Amino acid sequence: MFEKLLVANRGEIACRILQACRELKIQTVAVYSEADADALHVQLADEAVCIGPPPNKDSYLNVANIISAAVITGAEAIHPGYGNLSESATFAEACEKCKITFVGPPAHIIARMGDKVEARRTLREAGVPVVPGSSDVVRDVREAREVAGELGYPVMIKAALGGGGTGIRIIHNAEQMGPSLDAARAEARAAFGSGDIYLEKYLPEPRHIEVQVLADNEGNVIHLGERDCSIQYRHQKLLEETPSPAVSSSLRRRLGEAAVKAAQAVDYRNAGTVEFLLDQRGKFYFIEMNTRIQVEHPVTEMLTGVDIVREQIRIAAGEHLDLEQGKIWFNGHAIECRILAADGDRGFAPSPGRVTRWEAPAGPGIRVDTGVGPGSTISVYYDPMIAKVICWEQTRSGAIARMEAALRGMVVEGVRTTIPYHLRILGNAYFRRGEVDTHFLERRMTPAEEG
Ligand code: MV4
Repeated sequence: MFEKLLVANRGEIACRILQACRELKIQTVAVYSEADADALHVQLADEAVCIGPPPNKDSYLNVANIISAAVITGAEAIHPGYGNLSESATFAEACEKCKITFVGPPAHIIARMGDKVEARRTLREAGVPVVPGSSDVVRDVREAREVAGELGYPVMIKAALGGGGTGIRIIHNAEQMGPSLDAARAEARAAFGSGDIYLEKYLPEPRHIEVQVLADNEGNVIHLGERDCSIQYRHQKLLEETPSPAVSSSLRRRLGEAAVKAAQAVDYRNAGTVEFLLDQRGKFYFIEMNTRIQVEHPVTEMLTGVDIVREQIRIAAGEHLDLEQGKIWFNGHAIECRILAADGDRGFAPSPGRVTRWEAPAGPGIRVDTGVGPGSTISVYYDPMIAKVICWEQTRSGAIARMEAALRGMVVEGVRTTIPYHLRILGNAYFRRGEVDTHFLERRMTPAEEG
């Protein structure tokens, strides 16, 4: 096992990783920007190194400074968390070159899954269902119209190096294709450095279902079930749960098998998430694979009892999985609310500032992951998340009730929070029946639907 590990992140995920290290008796190094000198993650680590000015690009995305911090402190491994450098093949490669273990898959796998066109092709050939679409990058409008004609409108344009929601567009007819293609290309080039785009058949009102996988260096792969992440506001996830109300045990088995097959097809290593869209008829299709720990990993941990971050570190250290698929149990129901310092009534506009009072909920089946303490500042420079509140109970309705009580008892003063908005979701009749899809917030959270 490693003796010393550097955490190349901030906020709640840095604190979460530091906690896992403490349990594994690994010494820790935090890195921080000039805005984070007093941050919780700095206090929790054994050592801390300042890596630059507040803007992300100057600090938490500064590869040279982070690698230098690891070399100077003698850290053998770097955990990148999520966001920041977590899916940068360049960073993973820089670690490899400097003989520092990157806690994640090898650089070439990050690059391979980062190219959505290649990921789609590889997984389709491996027999994983992928959304019908172009088999390669689309060269020009003529080709785009030809492919769209075969698929049938509406279709979606996506960036080959994209991911999440950036740069996706719905095209309803051949006339729209020309201008949309040019705009999508320009946007993709600006955001990802490549104007390459591909097409997919547009699936109306799908659910976003993702499957957690773990793979060791000997080719053992298991899955830890699904998460339903359909409740998003402009591609910002607000609430996630497991099990999905739309997934039966037989569908869970098939989703899990598809996710394991996807991981095996690319010789995957470490923790990963295979994202699917589930249509209204119960058919699922691969869309992309995330090669990092995800924000919403705690709901899976609550159901399975597996510490995913610990497994990431163990696998990176060359230890093999001592978990077997047949011994993974999915017990009860877990929901996560991402509480943001933002105004749910004003398009989730960030509400930065100093948190003057903060009392986290606690009790049986309640977990709070946070990087914020009393006196912390929610900075304009970073993600405005205050805390993730995760509630577990035997049943879905029990987990909802527990979450409602937890959020009502949570005290945050000094900034606006999304707690009132989250309570509205939890009280929504459609949500309570498990009737959610990716259009839930815009369709079901209007005054008329809420009654
Ligand atoms: C889609 C889709 C419908 N059809 N692809 C948005 C984020 C990215 N990860 C994939 N996204 C979508 N891809 C096809 N072929 C609908 C979405 C989508 C969505 C997906 C998951 C969660 C919320 C969403 C909100 C709008 C659109």
